[in-house]
Amino acid sequence: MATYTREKPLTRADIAGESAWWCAGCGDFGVHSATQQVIMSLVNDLGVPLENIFAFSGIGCSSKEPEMLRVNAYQGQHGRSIPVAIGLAVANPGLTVIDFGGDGDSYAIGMEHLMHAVIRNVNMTLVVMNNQVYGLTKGQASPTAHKGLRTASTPNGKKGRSVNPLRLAIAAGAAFVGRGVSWQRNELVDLMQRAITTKGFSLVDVFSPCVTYHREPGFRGSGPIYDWYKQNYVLDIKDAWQQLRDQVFTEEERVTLPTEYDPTSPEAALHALHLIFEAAKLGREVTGCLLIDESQPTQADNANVSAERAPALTDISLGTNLAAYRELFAEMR
Ligand SMILES: Cc1ncc(C[n+]2csc(CCOP(=O)(O)OP(=O)(O)O)c2C)c(N)n1
Ligand code: SF4
Ligand SMILES: [Mg+2]
Repeated sequence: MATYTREKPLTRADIAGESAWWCAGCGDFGVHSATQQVIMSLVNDLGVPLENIFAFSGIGCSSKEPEMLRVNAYQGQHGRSIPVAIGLAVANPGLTVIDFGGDGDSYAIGMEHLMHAVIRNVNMTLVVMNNQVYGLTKGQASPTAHKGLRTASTPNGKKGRSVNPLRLAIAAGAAFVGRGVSWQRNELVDLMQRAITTKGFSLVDVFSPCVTYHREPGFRGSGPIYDWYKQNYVLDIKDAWQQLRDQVFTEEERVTLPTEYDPTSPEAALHALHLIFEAAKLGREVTGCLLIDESQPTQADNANVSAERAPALTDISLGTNLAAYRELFAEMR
């Protein structure tokens, strides 16, 4: 692959894949633009070789993302990209592994893979384009669909509670947990970059509206779904920290609290869980950078492999390893 330098940096055109696939106005366009920006920054500013960046996806509208990038990529089955990404992250820890999923892909059929990847602290980043529906299969309710949402599969409104991926990832011990919104590109770029450069499992959930199938009462047409998210649904963690502190902390605790929410503080996981819980009582979902904790070993650390000791790069040829193979086979007799 070409070498990029300060004089000849990687450009958007260099990593542009197939032409746009999504419906006009789909939130996934914002995630795509942010992803390209992040890749350019990784290569041009941090010196990551482009050939070391590997994109994964499953099946869904969101899973088209790697097709629209010209990078090393693998598109697997619905919900099954995570196990393959885990394999790559452990076989070659020198690679930057970014998996793109949908909320159905990652939080329904792929949920068990997600939870085990978090628990094992695999060094990878999962970016989930969360639109509360199964976009590709025409808009059925997904696990993140909010209570009462009317869709093709929930004509009388969704009953029961929805999956909150942030709570699950925090409780399972993720290294990075954050949520962006597709219409704030610069913030999303920052969030994704922090996630990718954090050692361990990183979850970036992104509200990425489906303009074709997600409908809310009082918000007619496709464009206004963005207004619904802004006016009725999201609450930035920084604002939640100011607005909900009375509900979360005692008067005594509030005296010692820092003025700004700090995702790197040792109490961040607990604080984030409390804030998510309180926000939910108001029908709100928390966004922003919730947690960064690099204190736990990754799966590669536990397996004693690294970029320098990558299993994928081990010489296993018969010629150089004949003695070792003979010894192994002798043990099996
Ligand atoms: C094993 C399997 N089960 C079901 C499907 C059908 N299917 C394709 S995409 C999809 C859901 C897509 O929703 P989501 O993951 O939220 O992605 P979006 O299209 O909303 O971006 C389903 C159920 C499939 N392709 N494979
Ligand atoms: S169906 Fe929804 S998620 Fe799929 S491309 Fe269209 S707007 Fe985007
Ligand atoms: Mg979806």
